[in-house]
Amino acid sequence: MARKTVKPARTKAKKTPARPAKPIQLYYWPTPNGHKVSILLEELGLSYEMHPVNINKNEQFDPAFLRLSPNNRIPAILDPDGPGGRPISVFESGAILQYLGRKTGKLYPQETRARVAVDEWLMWQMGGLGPMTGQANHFVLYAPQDVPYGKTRYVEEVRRLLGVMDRRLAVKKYLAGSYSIADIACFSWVRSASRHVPLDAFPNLVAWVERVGKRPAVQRGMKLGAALRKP
Ligand SMILES: N[C@@H](CCC(=O)N[C@@H](CS)C(=O)NCC(=O)O)C(=O)O
Repeated sequence: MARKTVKPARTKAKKTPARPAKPIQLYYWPTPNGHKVSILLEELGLSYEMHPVNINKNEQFDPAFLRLSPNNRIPAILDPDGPGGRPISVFESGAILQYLGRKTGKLYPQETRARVAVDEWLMWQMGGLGPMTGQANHFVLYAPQDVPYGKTRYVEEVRRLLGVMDRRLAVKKYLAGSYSIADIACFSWVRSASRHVPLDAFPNLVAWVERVGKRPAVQRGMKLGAALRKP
């Protein structure tokens, strides 16, 4: 029997319903670098699924994770809906923030001067505030030996960096003028830095911490996976 081709009835053109976005896969542990991405995902309202990578149990060396993040560090993401509709993975928190900012057109301005300002402060965090605070954490909290030189060197560098940020925030409400991925990158690192250097000497920074910290998306991002750290 011949197959019958059924033509769709000619009706008024209906809008094709928007394809539901496939969730972004977030490889994460609740640390300052992880928080940058959880905060941004919350700010952007993107759907995502979190996969814990327990860095205290060396899960960052798992071959499947290394295929996404060859530097064996969290965070990393896999976006099933990447450029051209094909999946893309991204490692390095700064690259992830830029990718998501470009993808959505939010919190990462397109105009060149505005984008340069965001990039400056994002790179400042990636090369300065993050690694220096990380070293201070290491020498003050985790080093198996007491190394006074290491402690002083990194704590004083953190103090200098907090001063740089405070002076910037004396003239701008947010690091790049408007709230952006640069503020998100710095937020949880300032919290970490405050374990070594009291923030009282930096009033503009304190006001910024309050301003950024009361954003609901920042609070949700900071809470993501908090229970994982509990013993
Ligand atoms: N530059 C990297 C640093 C990432 C990083 O240091 N992640 C830490 C947690 S905050 C980590 O995964 N550590 C595991 C390890 O050192 O093996 C980024 O910004 O993504």
